Amino acid sequence: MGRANAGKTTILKAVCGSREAPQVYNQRGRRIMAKKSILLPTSLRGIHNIEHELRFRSNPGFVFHDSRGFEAGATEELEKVREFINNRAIERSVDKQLHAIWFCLPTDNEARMLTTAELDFFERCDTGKVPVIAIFTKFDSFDSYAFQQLRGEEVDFFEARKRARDRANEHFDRVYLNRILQQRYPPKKELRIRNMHEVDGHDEVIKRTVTELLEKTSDALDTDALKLLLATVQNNNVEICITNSINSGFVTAAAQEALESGDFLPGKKFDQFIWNVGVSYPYLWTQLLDNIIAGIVTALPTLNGDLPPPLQVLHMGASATIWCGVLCWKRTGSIGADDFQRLLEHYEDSGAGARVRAAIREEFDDVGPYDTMEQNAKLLRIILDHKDIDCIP
Ligand SMILES: Nc1nc2c(ncn2[C@@H]2O[C@H](COP(=O)(O)OP(=O)(O)O)[C@@H](O)[C@H]2O)c(=O)[nH]1
Ligand SMILES: [Mg+2]
Repeated sequence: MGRANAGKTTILKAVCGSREAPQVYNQRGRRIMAKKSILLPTSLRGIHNIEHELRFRSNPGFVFHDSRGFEAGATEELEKVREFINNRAIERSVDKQLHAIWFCLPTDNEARMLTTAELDFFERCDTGKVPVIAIFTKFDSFDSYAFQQLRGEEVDFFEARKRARDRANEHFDRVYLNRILQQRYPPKKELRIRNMHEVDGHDEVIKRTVTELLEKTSDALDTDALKLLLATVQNNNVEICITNSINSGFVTAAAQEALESGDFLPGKKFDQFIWNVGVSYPYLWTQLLDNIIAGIVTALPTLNGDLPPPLQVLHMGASATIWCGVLCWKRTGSIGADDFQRLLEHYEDSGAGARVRAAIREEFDDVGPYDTMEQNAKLLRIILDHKDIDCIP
């Protein structure tokens, strides 16, 4: 929740690794279609109904509710949020329960920092077991304000750049965070996020921010069961990614092409192919693709053994999918070329690679056709059967 323009949608998209808008469902689970969507610019801004469920196709395990912002004096909205929180906190069924509240508080306009309604929330809203995580958004603006100040004090440009962030953080702690922490129901965790809106060139930043947000949320969750639930949701999402990726048919289509040309993904086609595997895993987007594609890709085809070209393609598609799954499940922050290299070695040394090759050989013949739904299903089954390789080097 948070005011209009606080950066809510930007965060949700980052968490779900999605560049598309979420799908919206009403209380009864009926999809609200785009034409009538509350998300369209034509509709009044800020009329979000907190009861509506937002889901992203890339991450269907997470369900979000977007509150209307509390503008100054918007007690009515605060009451609505309070009612929603109270009802959902005591909800018995786990998929209707509210598990955490992300409260976005924009910091880009110091004159409008922490409205009365926002402070009021921390004073008056007892959320019980549901933790509130305060997310101070657009902190990059707050940093640049500190930078300007430092410059005003005649600090050298580079020095000012270096010190801006610390200065901003200190100033924020002293003036604003304190004020929040003095309220009756302060947030359980807080984090400051920056540059979430810049998609290009900020992948690392976004990735780190999402990790921090999810870690803090997990820490703030009340019970181990809930922490586990969060982890499970993330795991299920990986399986959904795998399924979507394979069912999209690009692997079997490439196998068909290899059958017709007699050639295994020549030149750039192979890079593109590996890229296509990777893009199905939002978690990996930010860290893996450039690293891997730049460095290691050329070594991969050597793993294909003596398979004929179309089966090489299927094998490479299956293996790369399994690696992506392992890397997603492992989720240890940043993944570099080294991790990937080790993963590959382990994949071969543990015999997993040989088993996948054998399965491909057994399930697929040399004559095709490969680009059919049945073949997709077969490939998917091989992947899911072999995805739990003990492959965490
Ligand atoms: N400077 C800056 N701008 C941001 C950041 N996150 C979001 N924005 C911008 O703030 C505006 C509102 O973001 P949006 O996510 O739509 O806010 P919502 O109304 O709360 O859903 C958009 O123009 C974003 O590009 C950030 O971290 N820094
Ligand atoms: Mg929004």
